[in-house]
Amino acid sequence: MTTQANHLEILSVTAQGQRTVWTRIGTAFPTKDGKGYRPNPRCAGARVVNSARFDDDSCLGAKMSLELSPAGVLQREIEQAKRIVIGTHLNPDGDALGSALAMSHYLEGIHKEHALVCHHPAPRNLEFLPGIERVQQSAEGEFDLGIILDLDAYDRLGDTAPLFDRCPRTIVIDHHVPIQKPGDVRIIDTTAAATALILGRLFREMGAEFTPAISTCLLTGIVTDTGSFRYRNTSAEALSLSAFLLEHGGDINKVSEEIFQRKPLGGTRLLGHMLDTMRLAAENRIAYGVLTQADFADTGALDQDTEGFVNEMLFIDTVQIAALLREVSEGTIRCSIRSRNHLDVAAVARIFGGGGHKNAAGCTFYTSVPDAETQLVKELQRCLAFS
Ligand SMILES: [Mn+2]
Repeated sequence: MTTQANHLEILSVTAQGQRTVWTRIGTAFPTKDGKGYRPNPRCAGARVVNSARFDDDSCLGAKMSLELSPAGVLQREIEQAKRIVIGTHLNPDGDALGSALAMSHYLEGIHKEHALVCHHPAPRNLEFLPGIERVQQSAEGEFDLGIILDLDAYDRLGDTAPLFDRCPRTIVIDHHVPIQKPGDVRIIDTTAAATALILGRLFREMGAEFTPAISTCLLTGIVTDTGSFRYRNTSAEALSLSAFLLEHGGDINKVSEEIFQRKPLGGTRLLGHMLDTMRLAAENRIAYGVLTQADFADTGALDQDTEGFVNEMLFIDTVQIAALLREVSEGTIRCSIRSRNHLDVAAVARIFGGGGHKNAAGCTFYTSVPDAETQLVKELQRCLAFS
């Protein structure tokens, strides 16, 4: 039968083997001229491509083909889920936790049961984030949707990976150049300055309420990943969304103070040591630092205190590529690489099993400090010579 209602059910089509499965994803109402239909605003981003009456008792309403924007897909997935787990990468930074917590506040606002997990606890400089106590290293029970933010490689979920493995559906929202392509739904924009920027864009399209907590969390992601709007990824959208977030109660003074103006003494001493012992290559166009376990012990600094150190070397006027090697435990050396302009250090990081962005990448060496240094510098020199 054909429904007499003045609205249409919006159904999405998926193929499961031989069967076509229709899923109700929203409602469409007639346009003013009566010639077509427009999706319910709650069905964010949905666009009616064509529609036809559908005479089948099993499916009241009408059959319509729809194109959903990423915001529409995200909203639909969230609506259909009962229990959601939010995740992000290990060694979380301001964009990782800012985005994850913004999502948590959003889900709380729509009364959706959820948990937020991360392999590592929050670093000290992010403890100010509203809701930071929600970040757990594991979560009980099962979830039917995983939302993973700021993640380019599945193994960067660390010990939280099994939770997401068990989710029937996962969504990844990210701005890295993908290494692997995890997730059933992938909302990726490699041109976005931060994952928080993509999320802010999605929330606006979804008509989400921007509370001061959500605004501060998203601002933290943007401020962190643009280096307080100084890096080359700073875009008009990053600035205009930040202005919007300020208008909605985002506390940019707090964000700047906590992230950039509150360094522990040990970390500052370690920075001094790194600059003192910095090595140069390729006529001062490559600068790199090496921090051993002894250096951390002597200064009392933690690995998390080295955030931003590598940039201090890149900011030297002759330097085109900077790298920092940190011995986090014997035989494990973490490496951050930064570059200027066209020099693609993500390609260098990939040689060693890592990745990242063209101008900001990282990898881990499982060898001795001198060996890691030799391998790295050889590839950095090649990068400089052949790019
Ligand atoms: Mn990021």
